[in-house]
Amino acid sequence: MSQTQIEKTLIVVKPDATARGLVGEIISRFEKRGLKPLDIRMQTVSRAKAEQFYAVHKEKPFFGELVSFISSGPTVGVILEGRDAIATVRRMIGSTKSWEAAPGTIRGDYATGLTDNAIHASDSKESFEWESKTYFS
Ligand code: 3AN
Repeated sequence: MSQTQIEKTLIVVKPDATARGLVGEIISRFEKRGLKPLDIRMQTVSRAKAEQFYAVHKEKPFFGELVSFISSGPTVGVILEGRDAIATVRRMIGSTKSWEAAPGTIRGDYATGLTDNAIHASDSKESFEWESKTYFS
């Protein structure tokens, strides 16, 4: 028996991808994979909310760039539920650096840069709890 469990994760379609009309395409990939949307919200996040959302990166040299970019235009956050959702979604989005992301992954197919890499996804249960609470507040 595999050790899979039903869990939740958060994805956020970033401003580069919403501007390019990729919202439906991206959400559709998760639905086709059996991940069920439980909640969805479109918003342009404030700088303050972006700083909270990315608090784990506040000491990083790219923090300012990250906060400016995520608050630069509309984003779409979706809570997804499914088997091993956190790891499954991370594999589906691909590597952070778009040029290293494998073809067939969301970043491998759509991301154009490092900051503008189309999508965010929680990388642990703890980050899901923090990020979903912040995004949907
Ligand atoms: P991921 O989004 O794959 O979880 P993290 O958590 O390491 O990657 O980084 C969060 C976000 O910060 C990334 N999505 C990316 O947009 C941005 N980022 C990561 N590393 C850099 C970097 N060296 N320079 C600029 N932006 C970065």
